[in-house]
Amino acid sequence: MKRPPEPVHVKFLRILVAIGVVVVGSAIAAKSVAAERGDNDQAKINRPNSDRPNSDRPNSDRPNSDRPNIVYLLADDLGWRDVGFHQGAPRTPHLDRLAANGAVLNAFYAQPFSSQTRAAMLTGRYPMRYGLQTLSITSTSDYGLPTEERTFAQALKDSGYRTAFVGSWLLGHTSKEFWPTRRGFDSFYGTLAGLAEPVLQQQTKADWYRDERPIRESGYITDLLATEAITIIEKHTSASPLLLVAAFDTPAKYWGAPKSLIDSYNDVGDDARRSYLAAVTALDAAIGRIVGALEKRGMLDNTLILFHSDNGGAVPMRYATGDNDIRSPVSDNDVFRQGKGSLYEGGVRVVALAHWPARIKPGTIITQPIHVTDIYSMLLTVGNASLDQRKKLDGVNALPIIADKRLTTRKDKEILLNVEDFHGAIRAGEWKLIVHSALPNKVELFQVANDPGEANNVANDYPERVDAMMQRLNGYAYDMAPAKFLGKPGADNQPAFWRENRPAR
Ligand SMILES: [Ca+2]
Repeated sequence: MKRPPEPVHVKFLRILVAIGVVVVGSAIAAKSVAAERGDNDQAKINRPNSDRPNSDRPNSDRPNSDRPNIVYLLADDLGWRDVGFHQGAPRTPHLDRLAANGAVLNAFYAQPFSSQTRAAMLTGRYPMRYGLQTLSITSTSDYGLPTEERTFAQALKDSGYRTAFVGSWLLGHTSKEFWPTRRGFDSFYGTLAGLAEPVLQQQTKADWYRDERPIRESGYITDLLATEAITIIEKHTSASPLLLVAAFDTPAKYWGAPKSLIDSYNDVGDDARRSYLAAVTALDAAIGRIVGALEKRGMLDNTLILFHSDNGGAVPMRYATGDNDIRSPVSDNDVFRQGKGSLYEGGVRVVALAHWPARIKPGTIITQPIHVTDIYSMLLTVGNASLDQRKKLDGVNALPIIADKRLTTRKDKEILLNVEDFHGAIRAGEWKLIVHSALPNKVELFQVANDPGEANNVANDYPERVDAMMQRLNGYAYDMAPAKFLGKPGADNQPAFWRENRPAR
């Protein structure tokens, strides 16, 4: 299954080819814009909270400090529209219930690829700071999330949390120093490099671990992860609050879902789409089991549950190297352009919700942009962990935005959506600038708040705004660490393709 590592110039060529295809493809594929959605949505749904758990009832499992438990649920490549609460085709009753009883985050941004999002969420820092801005860490990569980066698991563990990671790690596997058990998690159960097939067979060796030991098991991974999460919740004692991260590989690995679920979508003609819908419902069922376990132990009221996709739904992109590219679209990103791997909204704007009955009002709809790096400060704040650290954070605290509907404290409402050697994108308030810097190059400016489909490039109408945003994006480009995907940097330790275009400072 393993590919031999390829020389950096080969990677470069493949990436250039991929970018060329993306630029041309996206120009052709500009979708029609649907009515405005998201950012300008002032809807405030305040449903009666009759099914909200009563926090006055006896509750022996409530953490003695009142700090919440944190259950962080990650989907893999879930399409924007592919949940019930976005009126999509899959049945997701459990996610819909969490959404109705919590906050739907309608402008939540992740990174375009899996490893990048995991890194950004765990560190509160943009991946370009530490060389993870290009693609994902693949099975043949020998690097990981640099160990000098602090993770929220380390911070919360230091403040007394019991910490567990189940699922797809994807932040380094060749050296133990990169493993979750060395990055702040007391326990680990899952796949390090993401190589495990969705259905494990006892007799077959797989990329499947408990803590630091490879193990053999049989079963559908989505179910195994839920069972493990439930065991962790059942065994949890109130002596310390719990941090549980469950990073599912569904629906990216959409094959292998139970036949009964696939059959339940018999009205869907396309085989791949039918399997994908079944995988989304299997993910929803797994999450339902985890939430049920929290409820059963009386932990739900004071547990902060976060759920989001690690990147947009996969559509055929022909992105660099072609790894894990998909042949036909199985996911539905609604009006958003492109998908996984793209800097258009389809790649980075993802399904997200937050649920915490003790703190977040049911029926909350958040339309302000939030970046995945904003979760770090939020978790450390609610966990009463120290934010005092050597490395500067890129995120702000998302809690006041989500729980109190405050404005973001990001300066100029600026979010770096990513920057690497060949392209970058930045959002500032209602505007979004995308730069394709490989030849043929292109600069696009979208008033994304009103043009979520990114159909109208208005760069020529707003040259000053383009200049200002370009300056900000170039500032980040000059700050970026060499992309580890592109191989070891030269002696000058600068990004691979700066060459004569190095910073003046
Ligand atoms: Ca992913």
